Amino acid sequence: MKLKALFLAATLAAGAMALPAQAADIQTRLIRFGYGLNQDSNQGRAVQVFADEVAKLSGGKMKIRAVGAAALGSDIQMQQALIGGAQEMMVGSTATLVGITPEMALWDTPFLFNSGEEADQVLDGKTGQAIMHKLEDNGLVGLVYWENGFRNLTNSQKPVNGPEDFSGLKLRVMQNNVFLETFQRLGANAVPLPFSELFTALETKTVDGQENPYNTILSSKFYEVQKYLSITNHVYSPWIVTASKKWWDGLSADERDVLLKAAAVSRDFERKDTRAEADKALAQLKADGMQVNTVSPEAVQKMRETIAPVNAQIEKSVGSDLWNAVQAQLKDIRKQS
Ligand code: TK8
Repeated sequence: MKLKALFLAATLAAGAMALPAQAADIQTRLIRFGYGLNQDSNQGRAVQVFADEVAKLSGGKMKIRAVGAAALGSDIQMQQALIGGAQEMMVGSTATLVGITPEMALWDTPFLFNSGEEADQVLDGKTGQAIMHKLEDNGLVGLVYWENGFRNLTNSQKPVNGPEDFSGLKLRVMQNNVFLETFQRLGANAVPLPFSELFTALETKTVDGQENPYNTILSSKFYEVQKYLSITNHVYSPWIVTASKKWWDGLSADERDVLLKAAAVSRDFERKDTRAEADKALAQLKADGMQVNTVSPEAVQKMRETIAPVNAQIEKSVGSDLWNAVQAQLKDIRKQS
């Protein structure tokens, strides 16, 4: 008797292992989880970690069917499928959610974060979570933020050394007004396009360039169609894991718990993995023949000044409370370090 009780206590202490899967209110579920990048990418690896964790925590009952390379649609198409209930889950850029939840535009503020660690604190903190929960008013449930990363510029025409070099460049931007205005102010001919159409647009020279983190430039093979990589670090982009609210509302508390726990595991894995890959990715891009230049601090400062008016527009659309809360939190973080 005693031994049995001890065993039970040990099993419970080990967390959601075999026992809860039977005891808990968990049904057999197939969960379609879409993402935009290739399977062989930081995004693909983290989706796999999430899928494995969901299987483990649910005793194999909840099965993630992961579909990469935008085979279920672009970010925006998948968001609509989630809202309508035709697809259960996805991970994609917060930038493409701005049309649904305007507060997400806060993350598109140029030069907002100085490091990934700063971003973690803000995104996982009060304001980051408050913005994530706003999705629930619009048919989506946000689970966790992942790191997409600091964005850098590539193009097929010339090295970009400062704001003056943007003129004459046709650049693909993510589909929202902040990105559009940012690059217009820099003097580029900015063209909003879904990520899923980007490689072809670069290959056929429909656009000259684009901007994304090193990891993505590598995993999406943009180096095959882009000669120049200019290090600007002009903005930090998060990804966000979301679920269809229609579907989520029908899940049991135990099922939600499995998904939230697995999402937290995937987040921690993804950020570590992405940061470890970033430096290696830059070296690999050089080895693959890209010509890399670092934009000087003076030229970055000029870029900041050129695009500063964008901040006022962001503050207006997200509201001064959220804007000020993030500025105050960043000030705090920077004081401590
Ligand atoms: C992938 C996109 C991508 C983003 C972009 O679906 O669109 O450039 O950086 O990661 O979300």
